[in-house]
Parts: sequence; C-alpha cells; structure tokens
Amino acid sequence: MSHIQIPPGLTELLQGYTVEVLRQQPPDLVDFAVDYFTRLREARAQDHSPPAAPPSGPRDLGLGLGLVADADADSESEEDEDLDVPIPTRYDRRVSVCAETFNPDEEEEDTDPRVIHPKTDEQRCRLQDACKDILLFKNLDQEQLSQVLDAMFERIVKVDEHVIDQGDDGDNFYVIERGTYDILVTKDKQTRSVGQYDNRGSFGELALMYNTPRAATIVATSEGSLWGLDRVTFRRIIVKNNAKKRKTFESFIESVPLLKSLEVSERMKIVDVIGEKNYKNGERIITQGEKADSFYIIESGEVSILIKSKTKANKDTGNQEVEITRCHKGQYFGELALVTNKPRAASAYAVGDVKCLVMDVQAFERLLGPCMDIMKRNISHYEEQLVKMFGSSVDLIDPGQ
Ligand code: 1OR
Ligand code: 1OR
Repeated sequence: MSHIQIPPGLTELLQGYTVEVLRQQPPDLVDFAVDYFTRLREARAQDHSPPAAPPSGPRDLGLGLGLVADADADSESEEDEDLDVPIPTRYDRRVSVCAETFNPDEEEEDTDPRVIHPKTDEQRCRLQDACKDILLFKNLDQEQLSQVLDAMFERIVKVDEHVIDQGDDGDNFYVIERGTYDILVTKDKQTRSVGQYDNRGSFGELALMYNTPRAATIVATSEGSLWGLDRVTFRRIIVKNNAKKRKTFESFIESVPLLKSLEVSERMKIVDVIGEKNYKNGERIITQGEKADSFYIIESGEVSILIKSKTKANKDTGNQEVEITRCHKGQYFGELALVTNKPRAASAYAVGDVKCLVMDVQAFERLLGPCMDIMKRNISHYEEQLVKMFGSSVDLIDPGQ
C-alpha cells in the first residue's frame, strides 16, 4: 500500500500563507502567493547572510532635495511594512497577533459594545473640524463616521511628550487638532527625524491596520491637542471599510500608469491610506505658492493646471494665470512640491466634476519611493516645457505670486 508522507514544514508553510490571505484579503490569490513565497525565499536567503538588508533594497526617494527615506531611514519601517508578506524572523510575532484578525465582511464584530466618549457641543465642533480633511475617514458612511466621532477622545500633549514610541504595540490612532510633531525613526541605534506634522493630519494608523509594532516615534514639538481613536473601534470601522475600499479601487489603481511598477501588495497599501475627494467644476484643488501636503491621482474628470508668473511672455496680462496643461483620468499631479519640498508651482482647477484619490505627504514618501524615477523624469519635462513656454527667466521651483 502506498504511504503518503507530508513533508516537514509543509503544514506551517501553507498555514502561514492562509493566515496572511485571511488577514489581508488580497484581490488575487495567485499574485499574492507569488509575492508571498518570493519574499519568503528572499528572506530565507538573507537569513544566511546577516546583516539582513530590507527585502526591496535601498530606495532613492528622489532628487536629493529634502526627501528623507534613504537606505537607513527606510529599513526600519520598511521592515514593518514588508511584514505584510512576513519574513520568517518576525513571523512568530505576526502569527500570534493574527489571532485578533477578523474577517472584515463578518457583521458579528458589530455586536461589540460601542465606545462612546461624551463631548460638549464645543468639543464636538472642534472634533468635526479637525476630522474634516482626514483621508482615512473620507470613504465612511454617515453612521460609521458618527460612531468614529463618538468614540474619539481628547488628549492634550506637552512639548517633548512622546505620543507614540517606535516598537510599541498600537493602542490608538490620532488626529491632530493643533500642535507640531516630529516623526523619528530609529535604526541601528541612530534616531533621525524623517518628517513633521504641522497642525494638521493624522498618525498611528499603521500598527492598527497591519498589526505591526509602531513604525516611528511621534514627539510633540509644541503644546498640542489630539483626538484619539481606540484600536478596537479603528479596526471595527476603518479596517473593515478598507476591505471595501480595496474592492472599489482595485481595478482603477491597477490601471494607473505611475503605479505599474509596484507590487500588488504595495498598491493595496496605497488604497488603504488614500481618501477620495470630489470637486465641482471650477473648484480650486491646489493653490500656487501654498505649502503642500497632498498628492493627487485623477479618478474621473479633467484637471487644468495654471501658472501665474511675470515673464516676457505674459507681461501684458500681468500676473494672470495661464493654462499650462491638462491632466486626465489615471494621471497624477501635486507631486512637484512634495518632491522638491517647495511651495506649489502652479494651481489646479477642476474642469467639470472631478474625483481624485488623495494621499498625504507621509504616505507619498513611504509608499511611492519605487515610482520616484518616473516622477523625476516627468519633472525634467516640466523644466523643458517651462523654458519653451516662458523662456529661461521663470523659476518653476520658486513661483512667486
Ligand atoms: P504607526 O502606528 O506605525 C507611528 O505609529 C506612526 O508614524 C505610523 O503609524 C504613521 O502613522 C506615522 N514611516 C512609518 N510611519 C510613519 C512615517 C514613516 N511617517 C509618519 N508615520 N516614514 C516617514 C515618511 C515621511 C517613512 C520613514 C522611513
Ligand atoms: P505642485 O505640487 O507644484 C502644482 O502643484 C502641480 O501642477 C505640480 O505639482 C505638478 O504636478 C503640476 N510645471 C509645473 N507644474 C506642473 C506642470 C508644469 N505641469 C503639471 N504640473 N509644466 C511646466 C510649466 C510651463 C508642464 C507643462 C506641460
């Protein structure tokens, strides 16, 4: 009689894959399997040649103009990100936290007791104002949003207070009402500042979304005020909503030329953190000269890019705006100021109704490193166009009003 023997390690191997599938709900099981097992093999190879490099290698985040994620800064958080497709050394921890993972489609989670922090009308007003531009809240329906707002609690912070410490387990997600905060990443016992929050934005979503340790330390650099959302509510509403977002945006995101070079799991992480914004005909999306904190991909409609500058070419019209280009579905804009760390070089207006997918600057730097070469190439085309259109007297990087 033939005797079938199960090879040692097979059960664990398949279990690991299955756990990740259940946790991440990837759109394509075969693509995900290819990704997963390739990373596993790479990680195993690296295991034999310490010190291990990050699986995707060092990334150049562009232009040498202030972007932060060089090989050093990259690797600690990259390592955490790459836990999306876990590597064996950190796999044990992942399996244990996976016990908490739920199927986002299962309604039973909704029977959990609701978290409610009562608020005064004045607090509620401030909270609503702080949350109106939070991208992670953009795709929530009214009921979900009101449950999120009910659950949020105010936290006042002092200068130098650590709101989050890298390596800790995730407890809360935070929305900034006011205050400035430093983002610090420690790697090889060296701590570097990799960015700041300036009176707006949010942080602390990664550990809650992916069940990973905190990827960075967040320190208040002024007195400030935050709104916290507990882990359970965050997972019950935001993570659940992300499963829906993945389904909604999957095919569009796959079709965006800029993102083609990313792996499926990297594209899905983009979907997890983007928000959808709608603009009416003529509405201004970006204002030339302003400080930048978002990046845009056009989901539908058309966007007109206008530039204002005093040059020989437009001296008669003075400081009027002239259209320099139009962007269409699947194209991106608003990258220049983020890449150069300068004010917006032009203004952007909706032509007809427009839907954009919007990403904040931290996600842009964290997730779009691999697309930076394409963006840089395109920026050098801007420079050529600029010279053709206005002569060499205009400085794209320093637009002036
Ligand atoms: P968290 O739950 O991991 C720390 O706790 C938070 O810092 C994290 O969620 C993000 O919300 C926020 N890499 C990782 N986390 C970052 C980063 C970041 N920036 C902000 N956070 N990078 C900096 C990008 C400007 C990449 C560093 C290499
Ligand atoms: P931003 O963050 O500076 C305005 O905000 C955006 O307009 C900019 O990023 C680009 O994404 C987009 N010059 C400058 N910005 C441009 C240009 C451009 N085209 C699109 N944007 N050109 C040269 C100007 C004469 C291109 C002309 C084809």
